[in-house]
Formats: sequence, structure tokens, C-alpha cells
Amino acid sequence: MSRALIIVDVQNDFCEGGSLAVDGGSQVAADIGEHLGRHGQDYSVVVATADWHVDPGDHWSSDPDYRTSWPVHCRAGSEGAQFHPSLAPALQHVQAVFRKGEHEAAYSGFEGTTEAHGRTTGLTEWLTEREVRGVDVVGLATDHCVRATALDAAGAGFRTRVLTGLCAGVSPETTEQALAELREAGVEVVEGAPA
Ligand code: VGL
Repeated sequence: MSRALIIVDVQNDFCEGGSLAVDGGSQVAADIGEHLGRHGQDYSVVVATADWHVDPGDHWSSDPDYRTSWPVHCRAGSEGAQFHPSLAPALQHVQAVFRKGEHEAAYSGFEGTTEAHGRTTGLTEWLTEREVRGVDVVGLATDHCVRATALDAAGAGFRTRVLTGLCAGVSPETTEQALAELREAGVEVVEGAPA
């Protein structure tokens, strides 16, 4: 079965020092590169998603609740929206980047699009064109964009795994809730990372 790796939102603003930092984010960036060094041949394609906000309305707030509203993050074109430097080895494997959220909140990578040869393509279509049947989802944050991306992947019919050792969450409680919800939806939650 051909399988894709989907690397979710490993951007500076979600790593230590960023405006919406997730503990362990930069370590996840480095670990994804190591995972691809060992298991790159397991994937027929590798893609990355990026939060890319121009004016996302009340998704940004000066008084955020950290559930549905957030500090300003991942402003399109800013340093905070760039992939974390430790992701560089993994990026060599990435064939397409799917940007999401220009004018609204967009937690799932399946809301993103990529541009190539004058054509705009969504993630489901892009994967389907390449006969992908299964996906591994990794990245940031387990309880928000990883959760939403994996739920959409399973909903679209991809055999979906989340590799928790290559993810980090905003809070332990919402991360546990998200993993329970993912299992319920038929996602295989792989504890730790493949050796
Ligand atoms: C994310 C909160 C707000 C994420 C994005 O990438 O998980 N979380 N926007």
C-alpha cells in the first residue's frame, strides 16, 4: 500500500521562541528528519502543511482563549511562518507544501492547497492522483492541527496513523482528548515513534 507522510505545521511560531510555542516543537522538527532518514523508503510521497494567515478574523486575538482564538501567529510571509530550521533535513523529502488559513481559521491540512504549473490543488486530490491509500500524520500541534488533519484523512478514506512520538501538543488534557477522539474515528494512534 502506498503511504504518505504528512508533516503538519512545523513552523517557527509553534516552536520554542515563537508566538504560540508548543513545548517540544523544535525537538519534533529534528526528530522528523531522523525518522525520514530511517524510514524514508516507507513513503511514496512526503508533504508538509503550513498555517499561512493574512487576515484570519477572530482566529487571532489580543485576548486569546487558546481554544478557538490565539495570539497572532504564522502571518503570511513572516519569519514565524517559516518552517523551523531543524526541519531542513526533512524538507529535502517534501514534494509539496499545502498552505491554509489565509482568511479564516484552518486547522486541517486538508483545507490547504498547493500551487504548481498554474494549478491549485487540495491535499485529498493531490494524494489521490498519486494513488496514496494510507497516511502517517506528524507535527504540531497534536491537539489542534494534527488532530484535525488526521480526522479529515480518516474521513476521506485514507488508512490513517498518528505517530505520537513525532508530535507535540499545546496541553496534556486536550492532547489526551484528541488521541481518544482519533482512536474513536478509526485512526491508529502509534505510541512513540517507529524505531
Ligand atoms: C494550530 C492553534 C492555532 C496548530 C494552529 O497548528 O496546531 N494551533 N493555529
